[in-house]
Amino acid sequence: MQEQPESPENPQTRRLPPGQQLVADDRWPWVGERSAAGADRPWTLAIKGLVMQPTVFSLQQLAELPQTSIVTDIHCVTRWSKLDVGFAGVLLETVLRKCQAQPSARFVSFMARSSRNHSSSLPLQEAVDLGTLLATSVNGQPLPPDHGGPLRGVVPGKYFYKSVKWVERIELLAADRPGFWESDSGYHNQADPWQEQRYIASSVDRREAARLIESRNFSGLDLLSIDVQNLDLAGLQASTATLRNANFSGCQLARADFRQANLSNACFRGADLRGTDFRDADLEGADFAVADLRGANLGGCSLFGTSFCDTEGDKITNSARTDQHTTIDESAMDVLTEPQQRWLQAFLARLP
Ligand SMILES: Nc1nc2c(c(=O)[nH]1)N[C@H]1C(S)=C(S)[C@@H](COP(=O)(O)O)O[C@H]1N2
Ligand SMILES: [Mo]
Repeated sequence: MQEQPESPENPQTRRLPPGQQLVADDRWPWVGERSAAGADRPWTLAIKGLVMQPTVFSLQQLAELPQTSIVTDIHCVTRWSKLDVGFAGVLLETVLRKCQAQPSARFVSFMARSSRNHSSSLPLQEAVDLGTLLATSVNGQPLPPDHGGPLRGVVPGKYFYKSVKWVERIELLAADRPGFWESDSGYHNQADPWQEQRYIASSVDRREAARLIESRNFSGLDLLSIDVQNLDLAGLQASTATLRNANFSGCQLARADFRQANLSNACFRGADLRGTDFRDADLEGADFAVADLRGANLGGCSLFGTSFCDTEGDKITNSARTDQHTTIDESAMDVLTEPQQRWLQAFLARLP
């Protein structure tokens, strides 16, 4: 009998949007807020704004509405994904059938019971069409409080920041009211993972960028999505800067200071990072493939979804270069994806 040629592609990776990596099956990272506020008060869900019948539901009343189970994929903007997660609860559509949207309602805002009044919004029709769920359980268990229990939004087909944890208010609006990450941190308001709608474009114009590059001082500045690829920025001062989604690929950044900077989703591919200080920086989703990390210090960094190499099937390629003076916390083992963990294991094994 003829053998079937083995597919080079893992069927799971085919379901991954561009730039995403799978977390280990038993992992579910926490992102953003970790707990609700006022958890001692009984939980209620208020539907308000442009509805015919503003309503406050208790959890019991929600449980008495028709329940829906879905299986969906989680794609976090910081590049980790988790496939086939089973959520159950009440469809947004079911709740809205009770409360009846007014014709002028065009957007829906989900608001959390949390200390910073976290929220996110979507066009109303899109939220309904995507099958947005108000979830109370995950994989057959009550939703854990640190993942948004007792009640969270789950918006299939969008980056997970559209899925608000601890939802306690849903407001229908005539005009959009962009949420916390979207208005505060430059997250893209459309959030389609297949189109990599992660961040809005840089707010820094070219002249301002040129001046900053000349000064080599980014300390404390918000330079979301700045693109400085292939420049010589050796010794750059950038401690506490906000550099989400910045493009430093191919840069000379030896001995740069990125302490406590926010570098989530920053690209350092092929950059010279010898002796660079990243201590306590946020490196979630950052890419260090082909970078030279000899003597670099990544101690205390947040490393959810960080990459140090590329993978083709099971093969590790384009690894970052390290030496015995490179510092990466062993605890990162828990938060990296499986191929990246293999890379880290190999790195740790080489240490004296
Ligand atoms: N209330 C609240 N909801 C939130 C956030 C948050 O900070 N606060 N972060 C969002 C982001 S960016 C992501 S990726 C997911 C993370 O959910 P998890 O912590 O259960 O993985 O929640 C989303 N919903
Ligand atoms: Mo996220």
